[in-house]
Amino acid sequence: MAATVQQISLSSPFADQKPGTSGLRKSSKQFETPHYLESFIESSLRVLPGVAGGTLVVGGDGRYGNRRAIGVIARMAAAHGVARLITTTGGILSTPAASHLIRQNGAIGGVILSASHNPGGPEGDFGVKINGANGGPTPESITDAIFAVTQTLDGYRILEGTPELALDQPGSQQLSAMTVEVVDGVEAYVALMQKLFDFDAIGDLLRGDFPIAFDAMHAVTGPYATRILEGLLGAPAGTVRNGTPLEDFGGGHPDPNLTYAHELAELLLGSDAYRFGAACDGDGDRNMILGQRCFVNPSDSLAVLTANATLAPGYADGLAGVARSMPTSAAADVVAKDLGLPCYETPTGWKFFGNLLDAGRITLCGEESFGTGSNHIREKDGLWAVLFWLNILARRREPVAQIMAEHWNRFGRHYYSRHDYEAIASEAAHGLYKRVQEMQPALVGQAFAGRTIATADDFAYTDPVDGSLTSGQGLRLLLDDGSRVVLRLSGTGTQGATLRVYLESYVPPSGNLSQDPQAALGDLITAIDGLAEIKTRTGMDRPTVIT
Ligand code: VG1
Ligand code: CO
Repeated sequence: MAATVQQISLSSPFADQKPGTSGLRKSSKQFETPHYLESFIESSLRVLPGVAGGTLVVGGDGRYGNRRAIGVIARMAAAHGVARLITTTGGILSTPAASHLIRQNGAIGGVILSASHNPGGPEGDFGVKINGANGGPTPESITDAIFAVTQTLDGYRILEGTPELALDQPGSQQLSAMTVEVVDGVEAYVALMQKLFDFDAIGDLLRGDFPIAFDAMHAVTGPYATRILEGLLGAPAGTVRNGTPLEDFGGGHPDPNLTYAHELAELLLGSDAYRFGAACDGDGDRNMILGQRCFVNPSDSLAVLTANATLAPGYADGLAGVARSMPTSAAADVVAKDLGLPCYETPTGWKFFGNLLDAGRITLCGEESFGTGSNHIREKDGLWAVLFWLNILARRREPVAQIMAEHWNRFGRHYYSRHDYEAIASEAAHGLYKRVQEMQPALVGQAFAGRTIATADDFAYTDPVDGSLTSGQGLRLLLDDGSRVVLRLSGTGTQGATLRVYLESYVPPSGNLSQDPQAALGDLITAIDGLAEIKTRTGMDRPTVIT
């Protein structure tokens, strides 16, 4: 049959389903229902500027559903007049590498197939993230417009009668009038990293007595890490663990934290076999950094990268500024102040960094949720953070634990922890949240954990570049000694609701810098449980994940 554009009629499957902070993330089963993926892609193609005649990048983290989705998106892109579609061998493309491909090729944007750190497979989750021409997550104006189209959608356009795309090797093929270019998804990204970091110095370090372990968690960073660490930098074979992307991530939860990457954590924290360890998440944008018997919390990691940035060639000229998401600790703020750099506090989610990066106001940014990045792309970047740390270690030649100790001795320490209560009943979560929200005005001036509540608010952000206002971003209790507790409901979970409790307390260089964070934050933990009735209302004795 000749390739023809079909107009499929339907009634929108999206009644009331507002996309979350990172696009559309649902169960694989949901994505397999007829017209579901197609409806979201149709809505996105109608809203994204420049589709007709433009270039689009498509790829994903290799989870179950990846190849099928690439085929559907390609046929829909052709039906919407896209001139050139860039995808990768096997359809494997990390989120940061996708951001780079979009920017490098002057694309109108990209479609990234991933549910990030959520489990994959037929019983797991799938997701679609729409990125714009700057390579970053589309701003709220676009996600809101896509959502609006989904509400009234009555059909979609797709090319039918075409052979399956050949994704196994690089090459070019035609899909009706559209050119499909299959490129090596790793190459361009590797070249970018070589521009930013001193590969000679890192190679010297790794070829010496400096064993490291990298856990790709059977997700997308395997091929990138193997080529960079074992290939270019000379680390021994086996340095990259779980390096083959699997459709179900080997049954694991590709979230690089102490709970889900516990094997790696035990190797680093419970033995002296390795000097450095790191892991990345499903789509490669998150990172966890470990040293020998040392866990680096992501807020501290951003602060250390800021303080040591000029050791890496790509940042040798200094930084324009830094930004962190609101729940991230203020460790980077202290460094920024010391360096005389502007420092911004944004709502959770990478899209808010995009404007600041585009405007040249910041160079580095990060989130407490294991996300760190810079102006080299418009997404957070897991392997970039790993290479940045290795570059610093190669130059300083000190153990990670010593770098942390010296950092705290100079800037003071922000004890920090996040407690997640996952998959709780939606009603219980919203009830708890609303109650605290309503209590907030009366909380100011009240005693809390031996301090006084100075401010109690729901975080709102006015974008300094475009003036847009984003409110309802998390309930803050700011205490008179600079400590704080924040409550937020997750926007990325797919089962019930997830309550996140963020705890932070600052100790100056003269104070006790070597406590266990859970102990240092113990009084805040008890006090917020009492105030918000977390245990009784969630019916959970303890958080599912403690970071
Ligand atoms: C979580 C994190 C947030 C991050 C988001 C996307 O969101 O807390 O910091 O930006 O995931 O990360 P939430 O709403 O569940 O707290 V990823 O790795 O999916 O791109
Ligand atoms: Co991710």
